[in-house]
Amino acid sequence: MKTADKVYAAKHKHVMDFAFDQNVADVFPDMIRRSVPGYETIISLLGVLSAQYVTANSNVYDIGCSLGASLLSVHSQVDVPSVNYIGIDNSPEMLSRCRQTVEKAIDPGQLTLVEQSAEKTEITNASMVVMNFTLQFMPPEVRLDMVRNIYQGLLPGGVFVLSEKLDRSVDRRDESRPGEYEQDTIEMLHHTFKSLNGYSDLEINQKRTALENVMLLDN
Ligand code: GEK
Repeated sequence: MKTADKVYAAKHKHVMDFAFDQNVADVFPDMIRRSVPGYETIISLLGVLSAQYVTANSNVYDIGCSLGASLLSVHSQVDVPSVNYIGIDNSPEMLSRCRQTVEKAIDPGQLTLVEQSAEKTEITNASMVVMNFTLQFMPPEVRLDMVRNIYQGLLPGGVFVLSEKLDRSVDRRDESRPGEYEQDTIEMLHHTFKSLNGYSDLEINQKRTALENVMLLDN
C-alpha cells in the first residue's frame, strides 16, 4: 500500500519552499497521483511510445526520474536488445528510493542512475528522452538550452516526451468573460481535482505557497 501524503495536512507556521526531501520521497507515489491530473495515463502512454520509438543499441533518458515510474513503464514495453536506461535526478532522497525499486526490474548492466542536475546531463545516442513534469522545476533561463541539448542528443527518429504544467494567464484571455482568465479556470479545476482526491483546502493552499518560488511556469 502507498504511504498517504500528509506533508501539508497540519498547519505550518511558516510554509517553506517545496523540496524533494525525505518527507516527500516517502509519500511521492500518493502525492503525484492525487495532485497531477492524468499522471497515471501519461505513465502508461510512455510505455506505448517506447514500444514504437526505442531502438536497439540506444539510450533512454528519464530526466527528473523521481522514483522511476517512467523508466519502469518504458522498460516494460521495450522489446529490442541492448538498451541503456539512464535516470537523472538531483534529489538524493528520491534517487535512493528509485534505486530500491528500479534495480529489481531493470538489469543493472543496462541501468545507470545519476544524482545530478539536469543541466549537466550529456545526452547521446538517445532514441527516447522523457521529462515528465521536471523542466518546470528548472530555472526558466536554462530551459531552452536543456531542450536544445536533448534535441542534439536524439537519434534520427528518436522521441522527446515533455509533460509540463503551463500558465495560461497571459496570452489566453477569454474575451467573452471579462476579467476572467483561462488560468483561473484551470486553477479552480485543479483545486477541485485535489479536493476530490481527499486534500483539504489547507493542504492545497500550503502546497501552492510552497511551490510559488520553486515551480515557475512558462506560458
Ligand atoms: C515521474 N518524472 O514520476 N535536475 C534534476 N532533477 C530535478 C531538477 C533538476 N534541476 N529539478 C527537479 N528535479 C517523474 C516526476 S517530479 C514532478 C517528476 C513533480 C527532480 C526532482 O527531484 C523530482 O524528483 C522531479 O525532478 C520532479 O514521472 O513532483 O511534480
